Amino acid sequence: MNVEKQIREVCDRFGLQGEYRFFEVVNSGHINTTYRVYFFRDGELKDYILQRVNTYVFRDPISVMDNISSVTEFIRAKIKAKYGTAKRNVLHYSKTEAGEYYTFMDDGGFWRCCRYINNSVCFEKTDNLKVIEESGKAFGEFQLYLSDYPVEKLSIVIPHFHNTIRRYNAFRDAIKENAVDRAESVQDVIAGYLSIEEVAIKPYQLQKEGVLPLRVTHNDTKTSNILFDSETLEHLSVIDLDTVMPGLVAFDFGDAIRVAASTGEEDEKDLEKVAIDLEKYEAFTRGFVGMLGDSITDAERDSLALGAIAMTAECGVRFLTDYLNGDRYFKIHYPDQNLVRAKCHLVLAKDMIRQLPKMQEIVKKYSK
Ligand code: GN1
Ligand code: MG
Repeated sequence: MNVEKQIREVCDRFGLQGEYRFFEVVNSGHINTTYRVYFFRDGELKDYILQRVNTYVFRDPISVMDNISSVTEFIRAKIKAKYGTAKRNVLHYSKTEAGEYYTFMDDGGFWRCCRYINNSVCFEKTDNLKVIEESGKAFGEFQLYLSDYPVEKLSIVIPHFHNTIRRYNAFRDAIKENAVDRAESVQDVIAGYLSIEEVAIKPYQLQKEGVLPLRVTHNDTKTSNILFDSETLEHLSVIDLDTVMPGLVAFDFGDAIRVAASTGEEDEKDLEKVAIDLEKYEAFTRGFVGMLGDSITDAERDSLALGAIAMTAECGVRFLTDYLNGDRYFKIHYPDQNLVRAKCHLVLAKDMIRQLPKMQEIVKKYSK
């Protein structure tokens, strides 16, 4: 079916009011397919975000939507109690006539729809330290809101998502299987990742040993998963709640640092440009640690910088695994993109290992 026709049918299922005008493709995110759809109503354009969920990655998309609707309702109630309105500070998903937050189309596609938050902007990356600090606040606040959420209500939508040990094992399997005959040509990158395995798996081990507690975490804390007010640049709402599951504070901190405090793009080709920017790191830390205050334990605070190494290495290992498997998981926009991403993450993780003492110092500075 033609895309526009399908989009309009999805809009009908969600009962969107007004006159359909047009749609845009939103090219952010490596997993789902996203559109922004415009309707004309009450003399103005109203917009919605429509997504076709990737059911290869999310095998049980109904549970994903159950998690999301329940978590957003929980946060909405808190914000409403505090500020009277929660319109721009938490996502609002639409229901179909059947009262469901999703619809299956005839081709098996699984779709959802949420309101676009007015006057908001989203950045893939930014050099603005104020925005980076706001990003830290956004993810810190998200955890605070969910600190008393009943964890047992959450479905584990992707088992072992941030189990770094398993991610490394899947990597070893991919090297062995060598499905598309790429292993030989990337021996040095493979060796590089294996050489940092011990430090990369540390936070996960600390959780297994009971040193670090599990909390409700976001698990995909890149900069592009936050909306900011387009005028004040203050954080409004965290988005992309697909992977909200029990996790470590260090993972949310670390995955955010991987993107927000790197000097290069996620797929930076010029490896000379790739390093951890300590100024940006400090800005994010100020926001995040400041927001969480003493709601986290000393051991959790001590694990944050290590979490940045773990998440950078883990994400890089996942990119390289996908490259070895023939690019089946992450969307790519040019042939070697997963390899480029992996190379860049290796350089970044190694730089973080060198800078670890300074990174730990900075966390301490904001822990008082
Ligand atoms: C994916 O969906 P998106 O693009 O926000 C991935 C994350 C990775 C990220 C790397 C479900 O996130 O785990 O860190 O790409 N999401 C899933 O950019 O695997
Ligand atoms: Mg995502």
